[in-house]
Amino acid sequence: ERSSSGFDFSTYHTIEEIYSWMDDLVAQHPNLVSKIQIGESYEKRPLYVLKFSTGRTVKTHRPAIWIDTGIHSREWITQATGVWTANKIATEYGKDASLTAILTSMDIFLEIVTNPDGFAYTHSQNRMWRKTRSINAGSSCKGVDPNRNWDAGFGGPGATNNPCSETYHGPYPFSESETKSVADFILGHGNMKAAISIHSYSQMLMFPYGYKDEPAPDHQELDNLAKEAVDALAAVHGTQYRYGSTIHTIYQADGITIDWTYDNGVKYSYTFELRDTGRYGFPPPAPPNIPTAEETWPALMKIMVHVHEH
Ligand code: ING
Ligand code: ZN
Repeated sequence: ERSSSGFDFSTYHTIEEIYSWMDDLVAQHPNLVSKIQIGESYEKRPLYVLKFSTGRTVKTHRPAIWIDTGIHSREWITQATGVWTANKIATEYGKDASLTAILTSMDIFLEIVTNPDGFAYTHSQNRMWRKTRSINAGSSCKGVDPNRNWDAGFGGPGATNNPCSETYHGPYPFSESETKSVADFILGHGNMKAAISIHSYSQMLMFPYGYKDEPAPDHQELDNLAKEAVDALAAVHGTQYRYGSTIHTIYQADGITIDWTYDNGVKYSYTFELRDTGRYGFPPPAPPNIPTAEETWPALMKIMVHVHEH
């Protein structure tokens, strides 16, 4: 399935293809979409964020929604979903009444390739690479788990201090440019209302906390909204998701993105784990990219509409 620009949404792409497609999207929708660079990766690749905004003022930051995909590089279905979603936002604006209403007063930020070094490495060397590609002092093992590197419960038992582990938390919180740049961007923005971090696989929708066995102050509201979102998701292709707090739905995880965003004032902090449940795992061979993105969209919309109304 190809868009007018010739980009195939049903298959996987390299970082060069995705970055070049982002420029095409900006060129096609100059009044809605722009590209911001929020930093650079360890290997000096640019960290790009797409901004969807109808606001002209630069003086104040509109309330906004943050979405990231691909912080774990091997979770290719997430970057593919990010691309599809960016295109969906750009093409549905002005057609879909709910989305149009959201974009009348709020901005959406979307980082598609959140771990570019790891992503390039999954294409060139090792399809299963998850972490960043930074050098670890005193070890021949490279990389830090960018979903254990945030300053929320950092270093707890739901992470490891072994640089060779897939869940190595890094030497200190935000040691990785890929996480630090996002945290600085969110704090600098100062008006982020939602943060949605997209992973695969497991078919789950989770919210804080992962680092402690305590209900978040907004637990009930987050839980109710999660149920609405997974119901909307299931209505598309019948895909079943579990939902709940991270620690109760999957396992204790320390130093994760959405616990940090939540503890830093972003009330609607969610993590998706997209398809599948493990039959094919990270690289479904006949990539169900479009069905996965299609079903995720109404779930994202449920969250965004709720954020807009609250
Ligand atoms: N699994 C996640 C991991 O980082 C997760 C589970 C996701 C925990 C989001 C906390 C928050 O261990 C994958 N597949 O990345
Ligand atoms: Zn992940």
